[in-house]
Formats: sequence, structure tokens, C-alpha cells
Amino acid sequence: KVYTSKLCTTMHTPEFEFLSGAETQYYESPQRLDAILAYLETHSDSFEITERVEDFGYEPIQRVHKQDFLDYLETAYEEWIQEGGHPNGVLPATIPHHKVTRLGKAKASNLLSKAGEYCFDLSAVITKDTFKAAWNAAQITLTATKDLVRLGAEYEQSLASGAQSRENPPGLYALVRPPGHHAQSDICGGYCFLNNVAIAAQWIIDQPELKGRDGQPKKIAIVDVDFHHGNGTQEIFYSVSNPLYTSMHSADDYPYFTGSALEKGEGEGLGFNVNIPLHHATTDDDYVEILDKLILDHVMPYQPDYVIVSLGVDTFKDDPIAGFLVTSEGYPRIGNSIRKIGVPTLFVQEGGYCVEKLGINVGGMLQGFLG
Ligand code: Q9C
Ligand code: ZN
Repeated sequence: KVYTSKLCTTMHTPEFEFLSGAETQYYESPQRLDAILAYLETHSDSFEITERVEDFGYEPIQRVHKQDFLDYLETAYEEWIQEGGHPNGVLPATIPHHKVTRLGKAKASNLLSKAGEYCFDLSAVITKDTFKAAWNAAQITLTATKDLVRLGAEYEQSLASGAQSRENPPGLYALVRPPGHHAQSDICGGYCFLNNVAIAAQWIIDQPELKGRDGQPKKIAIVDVDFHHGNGTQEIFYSVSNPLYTSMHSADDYPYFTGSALEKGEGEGLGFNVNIPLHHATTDDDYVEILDKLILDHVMPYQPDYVIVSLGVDTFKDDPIAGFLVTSEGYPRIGNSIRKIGVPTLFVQEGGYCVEKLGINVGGMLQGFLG
């Protein structure tokens, strides 16, 4: 089942961003979502699409993001225009670099300085309706999460009664934009504003009626298969042991300063952050082999109750801003590896910018999961 809404394509449409110092089209475009939806609609035997969105309000978002950051996202554009900023949207002028800030007590005062405090790059343009769009993506993701939890309970029951084996776990997909995995608790960047996957994971952990017999919250394993490291999800959960965060990503690409295998979590979270940096020349066979090993060595031993996938297909060989050597034949295999975990799974859309092949690549991964 696919959860989406028209608002994902009508809101948050910046004209441009900056890549390698040059003004370029905004790659995180509404056309991406249209392309995926078109594919899913033509394969309606596999996919049921719903536009039902429940409103979970502010609280689940506040559990993950800081209030001053949320206030900033909500008001930045209006202030920006008042201060004479370009109508394309808010981008920072200076970013409080640690090499500078450790020498002073930088505190953002005007909008230009706030833009730097709350954003770490030039690929997260805040427009008039960006906060609404990000809010909408988070609410869609939460709607799917709540339904997955219901399906998960049914699945557990049928496992307990012996009615089925762990071979057909339920799976749901949140087809949303803007994406989320680069958004930290109080910094946007990399096309991401609110961290949809983190909000979903925290919501499951917070449900009082979802505590197991031992009184412990349900355990979540996040599997991030986007080409880029999910610095946001890593930061949000760095010092907790639930969720487990695992990521396979390019070793020497954006966001550049996170994603090393040495980043393993801290305190109670030590050992619950797993980064697998990969070479640019990673093929389908390489990718699936490494993913299977990640699942076997880290995800299975964790014994998660739920899996949440940060579903990026910018690993694709022809992606315009990223890409390994992964082909359209690779994605069903990746989906199949995830299915074999045998756990109720929520897929949440992250990156992927080769619009012509987004449908078959995303749809292929989901079909691989369905088996
Ligand atoms: N030379 C996501 O996939 N700029 N974000 C990349 C590469 C921003 C990617 C520059 C990429 C953000 C969700
Ligand atoms: Zn990405």
C-alpha cells in the first residue's frame, strides 16, 4: 500500500539550488514524485494507492526536532522576503563554521545569520510553503506508520498461531517529498527539512500501548539505502540504542563530513550506529552482497520489531547528481533482501534524481519486497 498526497507535488518548488558553485535546477523536483506515482499506477495489481492523511499534530515532530528550528522553518520565508531576499527562497550567507564559532559566541540575530545557523548547505531552499510541505510529508509518513503497526500486530498474531512463517512481512510505502534523512534535530540541508524516518521511528517507540510484555518499547531498525549518508538520522539517534541506524552510502561524496565506519554511536547508543561506506564502482552484485551481510551481522541480531527503510535510488548508475553502478535489475534484489528480514517494513522515499527511471527503480524495490 502506498501513502501519498497531491500536496507532495504542488508545494515546495524552488527554482534553483547551487551545485559546485553554479546555479542549477532544483533536482529534488515534484516531477520525481509524479514519475514514481505513474509507475505504481500502471502496476495497480501490486500497489494500492491512498491519499488518506491523518493529522498527528506537532507532538511527534517536536520529539525529534528542536522548537527554535521548527519556528525558524515556519517563519523564515516571510522574514526573508521582508529583508529583501531573493524570491527563490532562503539560503544562508554564512554558516557558523566550528573553526569560527569555537573562537566566539556566535548567536544568530537577523534572518541571514539564522539561515546559516539552521542550514548546512545550499541545497535546502526554504520557500513560502516549505514548512507545510515538510509537515505534510511527516504526517503522511506517520499515517503509514500507524497502519503498519496495526498490520504488525496482526502479523505477530498469525505467526504465534502458526498460520504463517516469517516469509510474508507486511510492507507499506510513504511516497513523500521533501525527503528527510539529512535533516538533523535543528539543521536542514540536502533537500531535507523534517526527518520523516526519524519521526516515524520515534513515534513507534513512544506509543505506550506498543510496549512488549517486558515493558520495553518496540525495537526499530533503520536501513538507509540512499546513496548519501543520512547524517540527520544518525545525529538524532546517536546516543540511543533504539532505533538501530544502519546506512550504506558513498564513502567520498555529499555530505562529506559524516558517514565514516568509525561513527558507531556514543553512550547508550554505542554500537547502534552502523555506517558502511562504499566505493563509487559498487555494482548490483556488490551492493546486494554487502546489504545481505549488513542484515546478517547487524539487523538480524538486533531482533527489530519493525524495519524502516530510507528508500533512496540515487545509487542508480545514471543518477545526475550521484550514483554507483547499480542498475534497474538491482532494485528488486535489494527489496528481496529486505523482505528476508521477515519484519513489518515501512519504506519512506528519500533521494533519487534520474526522473525517467525513478518509477521502475523505486517500484522494482517495492516489488522485490513483495516477492
Ligand atoms: N556533488 C538526498 O538524496 N548536493 N539528498 C549534492 C553532490 C545535495 C541529496 C552535491 C545532495 C542532497 C535526500
Ligand atoms: Zn541521496
